[in-house]
Amino acid sequence: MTTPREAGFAMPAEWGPHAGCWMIWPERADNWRLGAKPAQAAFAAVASAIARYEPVTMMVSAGQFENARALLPDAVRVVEVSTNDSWARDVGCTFLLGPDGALGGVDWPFNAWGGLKNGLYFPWDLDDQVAAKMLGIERARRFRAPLVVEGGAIHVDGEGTVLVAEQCVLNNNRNEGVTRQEMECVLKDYLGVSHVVWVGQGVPGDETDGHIDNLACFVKPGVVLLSWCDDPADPHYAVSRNAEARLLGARDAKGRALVVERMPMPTPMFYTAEEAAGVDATASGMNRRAGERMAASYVNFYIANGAIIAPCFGQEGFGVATDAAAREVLARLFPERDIVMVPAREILLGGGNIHCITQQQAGG
Ligand code: KQY
Repeated sequence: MTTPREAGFAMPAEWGPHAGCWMIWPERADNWRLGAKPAQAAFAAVASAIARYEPVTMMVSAGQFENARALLPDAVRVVEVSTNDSWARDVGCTFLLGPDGALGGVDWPFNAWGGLKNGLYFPWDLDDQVAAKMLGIERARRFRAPLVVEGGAIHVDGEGTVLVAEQCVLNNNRNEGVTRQEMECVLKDYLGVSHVVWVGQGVPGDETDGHIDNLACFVKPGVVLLSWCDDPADPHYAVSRNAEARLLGARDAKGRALVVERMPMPTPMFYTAEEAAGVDATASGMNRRAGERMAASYVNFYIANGAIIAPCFGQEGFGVATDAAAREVLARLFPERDIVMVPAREILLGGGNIHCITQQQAGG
């Protein structure tokens, strides 16, 4: 099997030019409350926001095709693709660029964030086919990877470095018995990077077992934005300090020390009784409970051509004072891009956020 690295392919940084963005339409009622109607409105708002900056493709089941088409702007391409849920970051391919700008992609094996040990649903066979279908639609070269890794578990700087969290990529529920060295080899071979930067834990309560894209991301080579907590009573206090220390002690692929920028966490958010009751109970579903804390983070944003599409949480009834502070951080770090904040509580209720539901396709 030729690896992407051997074939001259690598994953570009998210801030590089995009040919477009891929998303998946939500519909499973045991993850998205009220038959996924509020989530569909939130996903449509994200798709509409991104479509102002780059082409968007929405993957939709046959049963939802007409509804999605009606709720999305004409500019959004709607294609029928069967899935188990709606996390394009994790089940979609990781797009790569190769010699002469050739498009390729990694098709990571997917096991619903933990398989039969403590994965989030069963089955996940349709999700595991999504990457191959995307690459088929784009006639792009497909590289099936040998280890389970989700797109939300990696961030690259486009200059040879990948950032990952031990809690997630070394978790036995993904690849039982895999060693750090074996994982590093696969990340290097399939992302075309030469250096891995490790942090320990992800955001507490994140049901992905600590995806890096909810905790931290590169904002440019040498600079990492970290979700930060100043309340010693909050479990994220120790996690953010530990991650900062690890990052400040690391070097990137070019030998640079990393600069860490702090992004304040949103005010803690919890499922209301009404929200939890709106999720269908099924044997393989998510079983939300009133009062359960959600793993909210402003770092879970999408970098589009010319814009940052970021979550905000200050919807009516849920006073969240941190949205303005997050906007200021993003505007300072991305002065050349529009900052577009989209209400994202309905996405958060499903267990992720804007970065988790989007997948950039590199290219001009
Ligand atoms: O955050 C993500 N990347 C996926 C979260 C999956 C949650 C399923 N309920």
